[in-house]
Amino acid sequence: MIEPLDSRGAALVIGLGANLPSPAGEPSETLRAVRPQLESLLSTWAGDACLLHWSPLVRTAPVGGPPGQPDYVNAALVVRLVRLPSHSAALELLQGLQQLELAFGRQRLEHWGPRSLDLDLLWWGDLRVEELELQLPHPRWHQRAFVLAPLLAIERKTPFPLPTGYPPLAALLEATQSHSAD
Ligand code: PH2
Ligand code: MG
Ligand code: MG
Repeated sequence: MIEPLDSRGAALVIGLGANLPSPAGEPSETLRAVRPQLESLLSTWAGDACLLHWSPLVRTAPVGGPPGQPDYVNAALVVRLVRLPSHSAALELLQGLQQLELAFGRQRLEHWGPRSLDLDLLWWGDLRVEELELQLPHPRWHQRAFVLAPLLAIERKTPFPLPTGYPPLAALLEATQSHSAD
């Protein structure tokens, strides 16, 4: 029997966010415009076939950063792929993501400042990377409702594996809500 790709490849997860206009327009237009470009980057990079699962776009209040910045539009992308997780391949993908950020007007002016496009590699299976430029799994993915809510929307349709050792997404999202009510 041929196993469907969906049930075997590791999951690679990318978080998308924007809260400033880009050359493509307002943040929601930016996230729509980057989608085919990101798909093309991923299909070139992945080599093997890969399956992509997109979340809807979600409007979220800014977390951290300077006061008074505009709301974000966030989304998530789950990629199921046969390519085995590797440090060098992750760095190669990171470079492609950074080039896309630049193409959409990203400027790095202020830590956690507003941005026209942010593409974060959140995890790739259980690959661990501890570098200035890239940490995997992303150290805060599990504490951020703007990451968890889009991921839950995908999971409801198509379950996918989290990195080993994390509680389920619904429990993580609930924990962010009880913290903010403290
Ligand atoms: N990204 C940040 C900091 N704060 N807040 C929201 N709502 N969405 C983001 O994508 C976001 C943020 C740093 O990357
Ligand atoms: Mg980010
Ligand atoms: Mg980033």
